[in-house]
Amino acid sequence: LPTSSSPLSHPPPPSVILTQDELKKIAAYKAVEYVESGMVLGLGTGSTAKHAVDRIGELLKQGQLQNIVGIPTSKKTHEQALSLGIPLSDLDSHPVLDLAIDGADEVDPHLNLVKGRGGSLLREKMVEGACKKFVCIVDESKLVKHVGGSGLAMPVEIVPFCWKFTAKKLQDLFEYAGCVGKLRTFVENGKPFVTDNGNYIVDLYFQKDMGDLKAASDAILQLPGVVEHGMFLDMATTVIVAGELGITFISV
Ligand code: ABF
Repeated sequence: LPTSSSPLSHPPPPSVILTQDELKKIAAYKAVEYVESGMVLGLGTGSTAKHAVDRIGELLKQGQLQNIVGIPTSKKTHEQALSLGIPLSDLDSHPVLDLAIDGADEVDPHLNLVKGRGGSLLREKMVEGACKKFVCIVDESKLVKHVGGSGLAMPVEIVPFCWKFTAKKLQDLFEYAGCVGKLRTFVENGKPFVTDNGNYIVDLYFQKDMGDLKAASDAILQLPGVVEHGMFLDMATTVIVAGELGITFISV
């Protein structure tokens, strides 16, 4: 038992418990250390990526970064970057980007991501698929054993035309996985959520490990009416995880 002379007799002060948003900010600021002047950057969407975009704007304002071009992954990020004075462009003008920094909803042990619960998955996948390096930034709550393991949605962007038909096809496809498919709606008025691209989102809830994710991805994308899904497979080059015990870098 601790005695008065034992170091345990004076327990260390309670560690500072960081909030989830503070962890997100830590991961975001660490990712921005990869940014160099002259880069063409993919600017992510969501509360974690927001910190990264804010930091880039701050460094530009301080003159610590110059000649940055940002390619936003959503209308919301476009507005945020504009307000920060970040010069913006698009994939038509910059088909190859140097670096993208973006958040995720889930990260599995193989760096497969679930993204798009914010509804921006299509533009995120297009931008991040065009980057030489994609740094994903998360707090530790996003780590899962397998895709769908959080019990939360894996979003699929579909065209509005006969969306019930497409949603049923998706659900039938993954019935073996106990999958449930729900159209994402605006709670207050029950109208469907509409993406930046004018499409709808069906949220799939996997009740088990899908196993071969590439096969699952191909099966989803083969369904007429499906535009894109929120599984980002083999896309992240580095995941920066901010946790109570520090920052972890996971690279492929
Ligand atoms: C975005 O970040 C989306 O793909 C994803 O849904 C979101 C994660 O949200 P947050 O960073 O707010 O936790 O990239």
